[in-house]
Amino acid sequence: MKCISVFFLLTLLIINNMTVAASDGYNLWLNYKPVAAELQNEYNQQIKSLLITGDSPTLNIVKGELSSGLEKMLGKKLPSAKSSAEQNTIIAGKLENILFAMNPEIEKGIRQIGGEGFVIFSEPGKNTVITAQSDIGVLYGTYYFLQLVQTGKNISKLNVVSSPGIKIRVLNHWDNLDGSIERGYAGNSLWDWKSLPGKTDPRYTDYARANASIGINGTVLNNVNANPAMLTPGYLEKVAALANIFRPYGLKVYLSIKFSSPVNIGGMETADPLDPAVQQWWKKKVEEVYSYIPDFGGFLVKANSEGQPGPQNYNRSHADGANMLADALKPFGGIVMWRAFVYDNNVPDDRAKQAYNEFKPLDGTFRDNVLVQVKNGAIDFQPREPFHPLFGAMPKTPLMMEFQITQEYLGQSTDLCYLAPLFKECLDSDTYAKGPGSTVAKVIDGSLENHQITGIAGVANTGSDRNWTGHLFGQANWFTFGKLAWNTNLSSEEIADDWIKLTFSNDEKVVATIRKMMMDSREISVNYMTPLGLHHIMGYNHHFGPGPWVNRGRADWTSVYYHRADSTGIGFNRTPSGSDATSQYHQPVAGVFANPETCPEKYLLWFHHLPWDYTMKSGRTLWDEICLHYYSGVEGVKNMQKEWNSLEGKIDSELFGMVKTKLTKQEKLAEWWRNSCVLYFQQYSKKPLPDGLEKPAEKLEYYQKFDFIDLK
Ligand code: BDP
Repeated sequence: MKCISVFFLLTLLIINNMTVAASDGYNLWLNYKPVAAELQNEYNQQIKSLLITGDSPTLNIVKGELSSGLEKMLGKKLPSAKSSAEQNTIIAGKLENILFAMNPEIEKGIRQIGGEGFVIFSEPGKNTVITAQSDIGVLYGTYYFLQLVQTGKNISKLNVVSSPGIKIRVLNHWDNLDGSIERGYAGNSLWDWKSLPGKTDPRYTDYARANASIGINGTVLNNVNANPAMLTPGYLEKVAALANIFRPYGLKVYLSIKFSSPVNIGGMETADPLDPAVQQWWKKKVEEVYSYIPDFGGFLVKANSEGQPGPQNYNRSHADGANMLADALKPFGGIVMWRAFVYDNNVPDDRAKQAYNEFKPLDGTFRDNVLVQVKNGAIDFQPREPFHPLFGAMPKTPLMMEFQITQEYLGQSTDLCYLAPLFKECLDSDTYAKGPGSTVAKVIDGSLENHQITGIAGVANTGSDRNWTGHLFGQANWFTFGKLAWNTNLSSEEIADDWIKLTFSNDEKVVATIRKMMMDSREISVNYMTPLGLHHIMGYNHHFGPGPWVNRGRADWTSVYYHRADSTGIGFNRTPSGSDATSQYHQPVAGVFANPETCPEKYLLWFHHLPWDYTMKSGRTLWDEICLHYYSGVEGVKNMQKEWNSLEGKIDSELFGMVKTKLTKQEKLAEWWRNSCVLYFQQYSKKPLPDGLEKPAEKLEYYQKFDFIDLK
């Protein structure tokens, strides 16, 4: 009896432990939960054994993922196939090793894919083949296949041919060497620099695995505001240890560098890129980096931006700086990702225009291993920005997209904010650079100008928090970045559906409810923060809560610089009668933006300063419309709460609780934003709130003093 109860207790503990492990969010979208009973039968008919051909660290991962993933999902261990003639087998391996399973369809598919692409082919009652030109392609195909099973798709008649639309798909970690993360909201840095290289956290492997499972193939480990110590031997050894762990997952390591490194760590007097001794220093340094990390990816550089040093300190251009580094990296196959995020308080021009002014004249002067990395919009990762005018303006230079996955300006880890609609809005924008259809997506995937080297970066939202991203729905944004980097044509809905199924459940009601919340969420945040084209009116430096009143310090870091509210109206005039930023766009975009009648209302106050009683498309005044947007933002959060509450009992209780708590905080944040902005702008509009809207409970001064820390 005693024996039985101990056994019972142990079993309970194990089950309990498994539940905790399965529900704390750590597994991300890689939950290999048992599939529904009816599917289990179907899948078990199709899959009876495994045959992994070839041997390499990456193929070992393929083997591990397929056997453990399918065992968990199908409820039984799959044996290895005894011979290649056996049917109902999953055959995975590089093309040259699976020739025995070849057929014309697979051959046709293989011809269409590059080094990282894959083909998955199956026929009812016969084999399923996962193959590629490279091991890493087989791994990508494996994850894709496992996701099909996880999301309950039919796998008996597959003919999938898939390859990435963009070559370099990297996360940018803004991680500092002291373990903090600039704009990180999910704990500390994942990299424990103190204990590396001797001790390596198993989480490094899980990180690489997560990235590989969504097609991300590179990671910049350190902050763009770089510490020069990163390039010293002590740190390079640590970086090499990480690179060794990441390699089998196809994840290349890159580093951010400080442009003045020759001075900071090289003992030189100058970092002038045209000085031969400086050039020589970088050549030697790059050789040293490659001696530690033979497949090192290259450098990311923030230069002459927000106080960082750069070539302009020596009266040289951005191209001079980038090309010097590119020359040093070229013999090893490395690249330079040179950021276009530049603006200067001392330059008497609209901040939104400055990157274009600096970089456009340099088109055609960069080496062929330089990419210019451009943020999606011209200011700074705002809840909504029109696409950056540099897209479509530098045809001879490969431009790399920089999205921000971490929600610096979007409620950080408090807001449920699904970013696919934001990313898609930018990617689908038409630059008209070569006539209609010249979308931003085509600029960055190289197809518009036939560039061979292409890239996309996402500023990471990961950290040491158990669930990786702070807010559980932050995981969806990491997932989305990988999926879109692979294929910019995917819709926000498709990506959401997959993520929901992989994370929560395949239940239709669950999927439909969460999909709706996700699809509404970004607009909800825009509405209670910066509706109708308002921007950069967040609290000073922390960028979390409202701060439309911020008017001190560097002008282009204040809110009043951007909203320009006064007794005559609100908004930034960027038309030819104002800063003329609209002229940086091609026609007809420039004309559309410059005319308030044709400018999409979502960008109205980005481009126009308009009177408070300006008539909107709805027939209402601008003032009323602003108020209604702020109020509808708060209503939106309340709706999300209702929708989420309807899922209680239908999804994992721990995950349910995590998000419920966040939504309660988000409601407070939204109310704080709404009340602050409406009361602040009302000082200038001098108009009452539209009928039916309840007045904020407190006076403006109260909201100005509100302590945002409680909400984080
Ligand atoms: C801004 C951030 C700042 C970054 C900068 C950048 O506030 O912390 O260093 O962008 O991208 O969004 O360099």
